[in-house]
Amino acid sequence: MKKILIANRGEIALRVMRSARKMGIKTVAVYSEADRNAAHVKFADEAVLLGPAPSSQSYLAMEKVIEAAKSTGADGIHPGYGFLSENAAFAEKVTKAGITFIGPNPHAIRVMGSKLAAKEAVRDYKIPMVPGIEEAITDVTLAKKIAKKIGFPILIKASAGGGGKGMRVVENMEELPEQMERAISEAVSAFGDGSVFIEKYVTSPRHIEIQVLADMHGNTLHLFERECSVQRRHQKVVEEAPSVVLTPEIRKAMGEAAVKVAKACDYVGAGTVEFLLDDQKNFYFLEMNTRLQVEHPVTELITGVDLVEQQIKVARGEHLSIKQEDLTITGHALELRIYAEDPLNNFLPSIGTLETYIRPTGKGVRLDDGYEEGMEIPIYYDPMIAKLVTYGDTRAEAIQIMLQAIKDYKIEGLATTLPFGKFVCEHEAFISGNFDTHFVKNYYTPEKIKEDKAVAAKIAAQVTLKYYLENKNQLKEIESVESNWSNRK
Ligand code: MV4
Repeated sequence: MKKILIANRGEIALRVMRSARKMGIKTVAVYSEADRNAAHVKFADEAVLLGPAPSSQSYLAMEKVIEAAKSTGADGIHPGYGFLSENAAFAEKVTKAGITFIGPNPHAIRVMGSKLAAKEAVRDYKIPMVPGIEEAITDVTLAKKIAKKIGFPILIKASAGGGGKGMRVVENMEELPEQMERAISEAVSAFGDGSVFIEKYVTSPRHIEIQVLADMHGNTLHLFERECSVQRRHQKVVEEAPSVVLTPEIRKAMGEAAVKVAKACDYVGAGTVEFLLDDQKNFYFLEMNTRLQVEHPVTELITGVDLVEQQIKVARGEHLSIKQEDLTITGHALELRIYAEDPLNNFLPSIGTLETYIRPTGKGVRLDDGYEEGMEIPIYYDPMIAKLVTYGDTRAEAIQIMLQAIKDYKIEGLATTLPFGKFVCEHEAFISGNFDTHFVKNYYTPEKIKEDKAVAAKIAAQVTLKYYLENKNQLKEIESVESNWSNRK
């Protein structure tokens, strides 16, 4: 592979290009009309305009992306995350065009894209799963029978769903018929597939996922876990590795289960196996994401493995040079996603320009971003500006470095989730490690951030007043000069 086209934008496009360049591989960026001046376009060796701003006419336009690869002579396509990254048809088209798709085969993407197909694929591998059914259900009478057997609360899930879409919690028998009807119609309108199934609802789980890596020669390994429980409405905000709750035994068992899931679908490349962990520390397989994930840097920091480099190597057909026994966890990493969203206003998108944009630096700070000062955050795409990642010998150190980095990170012109990150890193439940997927719902109110703001405003006022009192006489002179000057008009 001599030249890779990156079918993505923003921080992940830059992230992939950095590893490609390190490996001596040329890079091709693609971009939309909204991204003419984007950082990923400037960084790449070559760039091809795809079309108008809407994703459907640019980053999701399969034929245009493949044409861009052909016209530039790119022999590999890296899809990043989102956009076309988990589109089996795209992976197929890329391969048919004689270009290497840097990701798993279409079969694995397809199987794991359907929760029911995924359950079926792993059936013979003794993977722990939440009590429930493994077929689509439409009959309410049958659903009631199953619910009775499993016990309430239950969760109705859409097979084609993902990221929490198409899920309904049902507390009792009376609610069941209506909720089931809703779940089915929601699934039809959102995914064009009304297949739903039922699981026991795990009420306060932690969301823990395992990074896997596989080559074409049957070697599959895991790179430990990421804890992703701090999320709001299924959007992760803070992730970390390792998780504070896993014992070496559970870690090993989850890792081995994840490897089996990957083998069950002949996985090749970097992938992530998602689990729920209940309050008794039982873990259950949920789904597999067949892409490089947003939060992959925390795994890179604790293992020292460049995951993009590994993706490229296995896509070239190389054998994995890493052995499971050689992998160890060193230190602790945290990631905060910086979104252009206002934590004081229900996390609504905050549109605007990066009037001031000063990056934090220093030991243990990694910033994966895709913008520069003066740039506007386009409204057409995901509002994530950057990922602030910190690394320390211990979790406490990683948290301290994160707090300092948040302080040093100066973003003006729009609201971001930076103050929310500070809130999390200062919260007792987060510091102690005693939290689950309900962290934000249970603890977050904008009041704490407002208080911080008020304190900062008060300090600023005091500093200004002190300065004024100390320099009163000089300031008077300036004033009089200025007023004289203006009087001359
Ligand atoms: C669950 C669950 C509880 N019980 N399944 C949400 C996203 C999708 N990947 C699966 N999800 C869940 N499945 C059972 N049987 C709770 C969630 C869930 C969740 C999972 C991970 C991270 C955050 C979450 C927030 C709410 C619900």
